[in-house]
Amino acid sequence: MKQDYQNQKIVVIGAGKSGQALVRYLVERGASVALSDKRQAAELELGSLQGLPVRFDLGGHSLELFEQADMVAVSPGVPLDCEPLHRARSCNIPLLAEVELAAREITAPMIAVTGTNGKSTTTSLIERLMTSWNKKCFAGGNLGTPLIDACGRDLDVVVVELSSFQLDTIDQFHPRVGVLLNLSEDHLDRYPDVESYYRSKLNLFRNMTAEDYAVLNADDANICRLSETVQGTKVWFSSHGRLVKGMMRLGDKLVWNWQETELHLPLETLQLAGEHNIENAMAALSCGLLLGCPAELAWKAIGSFAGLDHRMQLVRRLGGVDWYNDSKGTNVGSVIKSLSGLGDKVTLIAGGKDKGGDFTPLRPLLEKKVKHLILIGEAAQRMAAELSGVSEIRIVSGMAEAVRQAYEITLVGGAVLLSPACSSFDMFANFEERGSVFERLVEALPERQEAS
Ligand code: UMA
Ligand code: ADP
Repeated sequence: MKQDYQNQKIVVIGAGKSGQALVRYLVERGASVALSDKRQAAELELGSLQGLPVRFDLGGHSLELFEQADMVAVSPGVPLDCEPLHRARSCNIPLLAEVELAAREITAPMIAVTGTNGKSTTTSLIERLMTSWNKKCFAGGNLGTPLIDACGRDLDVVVVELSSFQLDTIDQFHPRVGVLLNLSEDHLDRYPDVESYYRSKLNLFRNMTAEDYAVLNADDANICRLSETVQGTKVWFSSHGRLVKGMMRLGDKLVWNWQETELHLPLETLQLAGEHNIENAMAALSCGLLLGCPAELAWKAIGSFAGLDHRMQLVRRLGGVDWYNDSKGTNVGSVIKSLSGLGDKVTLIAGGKDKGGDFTPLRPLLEKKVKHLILIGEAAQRMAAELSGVSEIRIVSGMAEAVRQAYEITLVGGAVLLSPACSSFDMFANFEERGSVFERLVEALPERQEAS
């Protein structure tokens, strides 16, 4: 049902995609809205708000605005311990996340996907399945389109990718199906420790009842350890083990065993490569089957999905070297998955904004597979120190120099992989821009013959 914010004074913090979508939504529902951002107007693209009755508070946050509001609507990237939010809390003003506000209005059943890695791929697989099943489907959240944009639309189902940031301040958010793909270290620049980050992810399940489904990875030790706290009917999936019920991989097929139904589906029809994508496919398929999608249709839809840009995307084969863009490899766990599928003559380009995590779990795989490690960005020095001795390491000034040197040194039969283990915000607007810059530089490299 359309929510009413008539005459409420609401401050939206953060003027990125979520903040601007929040402003449009709240103004339409009668609120008196102020938009606050630490950046100046010239650094922001505010075109989508032209003509709307909004008070702008830019180039810093005016604390009195936060003390006098009826509510503060929070963009996901704004840290909860920043001064303006402290002030609002100390005046007992409610802080609500964008996804929380959205969920209060959305009536279509929601499938929510979280985890450290694989969220966007799995969300997109579920979207593909739902649209093939002729369902009117919105897919968004951390994937790109803010969830609040789903409000007011006539929909059969909403598929939403959720980051821990979006789950930090969940209150009534209640999905019909919640997916937790995996849990490994990330975002230690926002959380005091890794357990706090995991707890935020588990918020996804807090309002579930036995009528709802929690789709969980049985092969992930952290998820198994923390699953006691998960509400909802648990539906496990596993790549390695035989489960009494749920979704499992047995050799070259997937087996679904749930309430009198046993299905066998061949893996050979899956276009996505890599063990991790089998996990994503199992999770997506479980969601479809639990909501009643015919198995054959669901599997055909998932099989037809060839993957998203910036995730292990082959950019070019040049002189016997394969160049891959995995700009979305923004943490240690995802780099490990991406490297695992390659041979042992890799030049790895990594580095970027330092999120404070431990890079040493990369050491064994780097030792085995990576001949040259080229580091860029803020995290380069710390990475070089933590990974010293694993391969030849060089720190360079930026992406152009990294690509130039990779071209010079990578052995024929090898691969160049951009998989940074860091976010992009030190040098680029986002991971898409970082990947696109890499691709353009690779496309511009001169042809050369494969050495015989
Ligand atoms: N800002 C302040 N004060 C602060 C901190 C930030 O004003 O103290 C301002 C910044 O100046 C900036 C704005 O906040 O103008 C940015 O807000 P935001 O970071 O929430 O970015 P959005 O554009 O709204 O994008 C967000 C998600 N970004 C983050 O969580 C960092 C997008 O996920 C998401 O697609 C989008 O909402 C729509 O739902 C991106 C992401 O990097 C892909 N996510 C992280 C990840 O995947 O690791 C969590
Ligand atoms: P996210 O949205 O969680 O960042 P993506 O689907 O965009 O995840 O994939 C980003 C990177 O994470 C991929 O390039 C791959 O290296 C890795 N990845 C994808 N799926 C998984 C998974 N299920 N388990 C571990 N790593 C994965």
